[in-house]
Amino acid sequence: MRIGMVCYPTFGGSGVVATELGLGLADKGHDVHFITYKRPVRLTSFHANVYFHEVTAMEYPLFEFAPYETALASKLVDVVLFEKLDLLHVHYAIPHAAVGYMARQILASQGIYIPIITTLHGTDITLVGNDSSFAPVVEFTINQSDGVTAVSEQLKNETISTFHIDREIKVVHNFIDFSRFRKINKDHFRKAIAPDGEKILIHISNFRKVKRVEDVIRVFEIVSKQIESKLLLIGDGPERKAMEDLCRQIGLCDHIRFLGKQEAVEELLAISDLFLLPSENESFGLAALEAMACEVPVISSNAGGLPEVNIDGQTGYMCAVGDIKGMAQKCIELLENEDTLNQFRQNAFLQARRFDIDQILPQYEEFYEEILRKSKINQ
Ligand code: GMT
Repeated sequence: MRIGMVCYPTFGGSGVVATELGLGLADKGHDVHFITYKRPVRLTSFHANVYFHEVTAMEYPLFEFAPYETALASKLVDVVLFEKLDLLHVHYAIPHAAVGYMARQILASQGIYIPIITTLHGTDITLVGNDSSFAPVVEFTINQSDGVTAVSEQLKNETISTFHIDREIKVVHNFIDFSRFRKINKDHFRKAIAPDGEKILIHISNFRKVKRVEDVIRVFEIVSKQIESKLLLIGDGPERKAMEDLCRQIGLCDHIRFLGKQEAVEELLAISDLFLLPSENESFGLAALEAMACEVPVISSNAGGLPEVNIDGQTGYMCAVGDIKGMAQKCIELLENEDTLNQFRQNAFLQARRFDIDQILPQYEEFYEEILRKSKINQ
């Protein structure tokens, strides 16, 4: 198949899923064309069958905001025509489902039908998409997509309860590539970060409010009073400055390290004992899955789709959103008991195997084929 992959190219989970999916499909012999404004962060080197089309929106003094959507729709039309694409898979409904719809209409006027598959990732429904400034377009373009997928059962249900949806939504979970995410020996990193054998807790996110990074720090504040430990904070975003201030205020700067955006997160997960994810909402929690693949148990909130990933009492623990004391208590329980921690490490790895890319990627391929078949019948 010749597939156009539209996504945000940044560190966010939706861009990561789109990129890993594209690379996996390319490995299986499909031609994959990434179409976005910057090279996706996980598209770091040359891959056979992978192409990248950069979208640039022309600057003009009249525009306070360069009209990216118009430039993207024009680029989609161009790439579909020139590369003879079979379908467009757009990740994150805003604005990609609407742009895909626009491109499809333009191409239809030239007698070409390009099916649009929209994957819903989370905040495009829960936090942003349901805002009245976007909702009518999000609802309309989800319904207009030829196929729709959601990354968890919970996100599917939330989409149905938030909007009037007349399309089937197929759940295809996030996935993990074990050739990259696995426990590797990085003892020299461990020694550098925790020279006296301290335990290492880790959090990775885009530091938006929804991630509740303050809870991560507050949990660590309690844990570090009982257990010699260090906290690694990976990522960057709007909350980072406030979080750095908080660490200074509570006097834990020597034990908390902000490492910013990191490419090789698996190397940091490899030296970690617990992963913290206390999010207000999380449609799936790809970061938790990446931790589990590296044998790191997860202490998380029970928000959104997290219960589909983290099994309470087996692969980690889940507490109510904001239950800082509860999360800290669970961390201490696990860190104090080496046997249980090791058992949880093993359980986390086994649970992550359920989301192996080799299991999930064929679900996308079958869905593409189904949508292509249906759209041919309807033409
Ligand atoms: O977590 C974010 O804020 C980034 C966001 C995105 O769209 O890039 O992540 C969402 O998509 C990921 C991949 O499908 C999911 O694993 C995350 O749970 C989801 N984030 C939220 O729902 C907050």
